[in-house]
Amino acid sequence: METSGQQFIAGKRRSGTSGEQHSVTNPATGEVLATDTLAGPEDVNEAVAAARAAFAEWSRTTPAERSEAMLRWADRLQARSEEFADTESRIGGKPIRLTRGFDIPGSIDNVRFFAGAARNLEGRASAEYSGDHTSTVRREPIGVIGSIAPWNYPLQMAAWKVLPAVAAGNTVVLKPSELTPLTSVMFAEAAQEAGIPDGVINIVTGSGPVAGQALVTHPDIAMVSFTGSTAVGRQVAAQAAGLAKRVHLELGGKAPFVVFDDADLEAAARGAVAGALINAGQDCTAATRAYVQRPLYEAFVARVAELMDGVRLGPVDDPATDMGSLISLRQRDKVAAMVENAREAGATIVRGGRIPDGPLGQGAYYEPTLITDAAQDSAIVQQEIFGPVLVCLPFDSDNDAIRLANDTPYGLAASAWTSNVFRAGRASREIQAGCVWINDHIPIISEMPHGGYKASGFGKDMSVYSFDEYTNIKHVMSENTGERHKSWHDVVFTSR
Ligand code: TXE
Repeated sequence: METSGQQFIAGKRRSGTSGEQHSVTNPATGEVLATDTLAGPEDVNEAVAAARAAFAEWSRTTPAERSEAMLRWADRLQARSEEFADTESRIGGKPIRLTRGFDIPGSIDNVRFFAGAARNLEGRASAEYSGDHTSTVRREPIGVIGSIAPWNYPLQMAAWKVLPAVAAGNTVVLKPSELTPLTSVMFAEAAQEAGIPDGVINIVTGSGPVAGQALVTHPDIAMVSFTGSTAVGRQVAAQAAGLAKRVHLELGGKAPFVVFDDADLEAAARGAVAGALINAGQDCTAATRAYVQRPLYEAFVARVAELMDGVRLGPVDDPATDMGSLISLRQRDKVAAMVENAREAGATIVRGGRIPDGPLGQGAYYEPTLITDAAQDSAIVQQEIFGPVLVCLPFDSDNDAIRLANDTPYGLAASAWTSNVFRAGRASREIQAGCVWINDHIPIISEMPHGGYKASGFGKDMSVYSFDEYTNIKHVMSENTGERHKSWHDVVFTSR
């Protein structure tokens, strides 16, 4: 595994110049995987200059040229997929089964999707709206995009940020989380191997307050695309607003999981365990609040507890491991403190709520945790936990279910479980979230948009809708009569 060089600027891998050393570790074991100097403002300047220089050429490539390069990129990723799966697993403390089956194939599919979508960029049809002019709409790349990504799905987040931008003809400077930069650098290298010109995709690995700040405020960054916590997202948006920069925010979530009394109990219980524990719960769409209609409530809690008992924590390179560690001891301790506070506030910890005994306890592992009897307005129900924790609460009427589902500041994702088509329809209309699943929770596809309502942010990742973020719409109005004195001039002056 690469031990240095976590900047990828103008096609070259090198160390940063901030003077601050940082080690990437496997949070499941504490093993140091790579140590390097982080990026400082100088590195950000250089990366932005490289992206700006590359924009002139890349923005003029044909859609077919971009598409073909991206298809070759996907092939390079496919050829190296085992190496990507292994590195992604180690930097994130993720089970190898998850990275092989979800993170890596999902990212490769994203590259292939945007290779196709690059050839389908379009404006609306043109016409003679004024009578005397032909109006056309051009969709143009914006320029250099500054992207900031989190650590929970390092490769997928890099892909979501970079792909729509470059498919549309922009160039990018991506700042991954300094905890998990390795696969982002490999991703950019694979693009270079595929023939995408140097400078189109640059990676600066640095801390948020130093490299992140420098990127957001850089005058040559035309747009900031951020995925991370709502608190930092608000800061980024405020800075971007001060500079009148375009901004796209994908922030936290607190997804409700609503089980009506006509639902398939076994399907819902399995869905809740998978939806809450995927990526050890460090997923902004993870199922976090299960609201279960009273007649099913006790049986649902019992079955979820039973299924959680069967979830295997273990070494991340063991294909039998179901759940790995959290991203860091800090994140584990934050989750543990939130569960402890819930317990003190009167909630019942039905399962988990513990750091495992033995060797796993040395890593950032935390047991799958099921909580009941929490108050709707308590922190454990209202705030993002980002850990393997599911809270279950009962409800009586359908009105209650919708009200409770909408009762947090967030609005990223939700699910409703029912066999009644009218209930499903109502939930999909009335739950305020960027995605509502019916009888499932989590599946994500390249063709469909992902993004939030309310404090979960705005703007879409993935799908052709993401092009609305990463392109400018230009109206071109072309006069057709050739007359020197146009009729509309009369409202300004009439002398002939
Ligand atoms: O996020 P941050 P953290 C939530 C989740 C988690 C919490 C904290 O609840 O427990 O956030 O995680 C960069 N200017 N999510 O602290 O700090 C930072 O370097 C510019 C939800 O890791 O928001 C990283 O690259 N950039 C989320 C990125 O922002 C700054 C995924 C996200 O880090 C910056 C991750 C600054 N001032 C965490 N400060 C989701 N929506 O999926 C930090 N950064």
